[in-house]
Amino acid sequence: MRRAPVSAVIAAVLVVAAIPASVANAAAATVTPAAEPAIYVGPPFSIVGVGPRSKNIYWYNSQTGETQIWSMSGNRLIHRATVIGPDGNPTAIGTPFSIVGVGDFSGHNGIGGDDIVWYNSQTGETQIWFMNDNQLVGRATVVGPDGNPSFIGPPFSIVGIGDFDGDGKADIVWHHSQTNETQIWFMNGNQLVQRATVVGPDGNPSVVGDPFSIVGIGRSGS
Ligand SMILES: [Ca+2]
Repeated sequence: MRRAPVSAVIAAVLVVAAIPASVANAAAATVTPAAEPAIYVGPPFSIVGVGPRSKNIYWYNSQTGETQIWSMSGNRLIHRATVIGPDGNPTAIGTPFSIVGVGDFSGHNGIGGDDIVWYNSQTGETQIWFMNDNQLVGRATVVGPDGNPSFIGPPFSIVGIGDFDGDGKADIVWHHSQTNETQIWFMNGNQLVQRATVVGPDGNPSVVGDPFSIVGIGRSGS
């Protein structure tokens, strides 16, 4: 009788051990319960932000200009709502404005949801929409310490929103695509209080660029 090569026997054992049927079935059942079909969403909708406090998912429809907020419980969509203006009507915003992030700029600690940050690629204006859940209650252009509008264009772009000094209010992260500087704008609502270059443990500027890129800002320790 021919014996199977040792390597083939080992390979067969490894495959069986790696994916026990019970484990595979349990994982599948957890992700897509049979009674609740998974939700699939694609273009023209895209995810433009996740609320750091609210945990809401923010969608934007590039054809209609609609912004839609999904309230989540774990992986389950509980409620979806279109962003409306102060008058209660749906807002429709298109280019050159685009959503560059969401965060709690008013310091409500998540009450009332997160605020939406828009950027105008033609004027370089950054505009914050202060939200009460899905309703816009006030909008304001980002201004500098002197109170004047702060217009920023390429090679700087906004790459993230997060509360970096722990004061309960969101801050803005910019990246310079030519020098690869990452700069944090510490904010008080829509006003820039102080800006600082990201530095390494040695205190020197941390210069990182292509092929690396910032894809998200986490929240920890607060
Ligand atoms: Ca802050």
